[in-house]
Amino acid sequence: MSNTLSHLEQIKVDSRYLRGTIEEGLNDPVTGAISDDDNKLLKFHGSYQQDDRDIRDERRKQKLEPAYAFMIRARLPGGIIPSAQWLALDNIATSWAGRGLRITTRQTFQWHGVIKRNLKTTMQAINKAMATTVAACGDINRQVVSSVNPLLSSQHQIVQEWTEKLSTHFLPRTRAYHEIWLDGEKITDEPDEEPIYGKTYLPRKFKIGIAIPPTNDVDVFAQDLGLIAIIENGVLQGFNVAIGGGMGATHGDDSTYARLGSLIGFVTPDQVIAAAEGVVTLQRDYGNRAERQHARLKYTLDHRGLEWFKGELEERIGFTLEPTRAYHFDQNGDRYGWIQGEDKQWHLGLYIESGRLDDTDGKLLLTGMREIARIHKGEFRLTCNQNLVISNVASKDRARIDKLVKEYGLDGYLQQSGIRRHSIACVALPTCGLAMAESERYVPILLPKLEALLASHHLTDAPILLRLSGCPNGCSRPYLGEIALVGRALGRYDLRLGADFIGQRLNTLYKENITEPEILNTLDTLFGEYAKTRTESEKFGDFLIRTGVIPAPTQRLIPIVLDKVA
Ligand code: SRM
Ligand code: SF4
Repeated sequence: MSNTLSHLEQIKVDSRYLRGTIEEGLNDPVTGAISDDDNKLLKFHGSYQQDDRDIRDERRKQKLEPAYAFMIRARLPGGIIPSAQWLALDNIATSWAGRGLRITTRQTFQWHGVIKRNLKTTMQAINKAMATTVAACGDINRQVVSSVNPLLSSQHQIVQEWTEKLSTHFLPRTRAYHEIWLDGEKITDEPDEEPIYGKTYLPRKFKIGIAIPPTNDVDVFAQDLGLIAIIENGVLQGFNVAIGGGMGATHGDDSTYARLGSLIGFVTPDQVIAAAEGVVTLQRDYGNRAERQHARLKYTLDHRGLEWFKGELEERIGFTLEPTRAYHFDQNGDRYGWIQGEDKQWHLGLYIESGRLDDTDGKLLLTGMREIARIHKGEFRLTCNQNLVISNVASKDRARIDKLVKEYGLDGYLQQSGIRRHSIACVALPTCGLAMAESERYVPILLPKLEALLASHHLTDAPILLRLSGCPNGCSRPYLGEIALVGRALGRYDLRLGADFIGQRLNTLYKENITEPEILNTLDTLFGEYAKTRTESEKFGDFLIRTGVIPAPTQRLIPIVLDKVA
């Protein structure tokens, strides 16, 4: 392993706590871009510079600079949005961005296509809407996600409170964000202190998620720090702690891989912040700062050893983790339709294709949600599967909401196939600079073909987890799909199969670099076998393992449990 710090580490050191020359870059009228170094710092402020890849070549031919624009990501811990805030965030989409509101796989919104001269105004509008974008991206703790629907029980509400506490605890302390975007007063040259992060923040992004069994809708084992809420006799006892989950990999480089979090024990609610800080600061101190492709916590753990990490953690936090408690997951998708909570309020789960709320192709999804937000007295909840819940509706208000849902075509959840209800696709082209193949834009083409195949085998209702990613970075958590397509090049994908239905087993590469006809042929045969020989309520991924289509999972494909589950 090299000891030389990566270029990005030096940028962070020199940045004066994330300032760099972002402000100067924003004020430069000659280009629609900012410098490469500032772009790296901009991520910590919740934005990425991108360019429209659909017209990249054309602009090059015309000797024009790429069509630069910025993606902005909000930080909405647990994905909760009151109606008034929804309207304000929607207004941002229609005033300064293109392509509407995009629900991400970490239950927040992204806006695409904000041009440089509108960036500051847009950031200010987001803050005025009582939201923020700080640390939504970058080498820092990101958006903390948690299971939907917190209003179902008082314990869900308590878990949401821990989600917010964790999120706040790990916010950066630098005033750079206020100075650059909100015209905050500049103090001195080196004004800040980052008690948790220091000057170089973390070696890489860091993600925390809380799941509430039996639903693993957050994919808790894909998080750097996954917490499994243990609720006994209706009371939150604490959290099982899983560390070192992560999806990102690089094609052709076996030293990079998806990994499931390892269970290292249990902490009480009073201990959870200290334990989380211990994990974060150990990763700060021991994570690889020379090679970014090996900088995530999962590599720190595999390099130093899980036992070592746990020992260091307990020494640092000053207490011993209790043995992991028993828990059980039965699904990791979303629930659709109306559900009544403990307090008798109602919650309506809606399916949103790839999380995109826009007014296109004759559909008015963005407008429809705006109309609902105008009359809805509760809040909205975004899910980690890119869907949303209209939450906290009184019985008497249900009919009005239903009417709007139907009127604006948001009622797809009523007739969707099992595979569609469990599908996720990352953004990919045209905005994502790393995309190798289509993903979100491929869904309307691929899904009907898969649905036709499933229908021909009488499997329309079979719930199957489908994940599409435009590259191996894994933003749709494809390595946890019973079926996954991971982009290699335009029109070419790796077909991966055999994850389970509950986010506890990774899938395996089945066919490499194939095109649509081969994908469909392969799946047609497997669906046929599944229809004929599956056992009662056997899930597709489990069937593939039982019948040997996919080899039995090795230790690497399932979560390691350090201590026996108590
Ligand atoms: Fe992601 C990078 C979109 C969730 C793993 N991700 C990117 C970038 C920013 C591309 C870039 O670096 O230039 C993508 C922007 C596309 C665009 O145009 O909007 C991008 N990631 C997304 C979103 C929007 C996908 C979506 O369709 O919803 C998700 C935003 C989440 C959020 O709100 O914070 C998103 N990304 C994820 C997840 C899933 C998760 O966290 O649950 C993963 C896998 C889990 C993990 O982190 O291991 C993920 N994204 C990555 C990686 C690979 C990281 C790695 O360890 O190797 C990259 C590339 C990188 O960081 O270098 C990446
Ligand atoms: Fe882009 Fe790859 Fe993430 Fe898809 S998986 S959004 S293509 S980085």
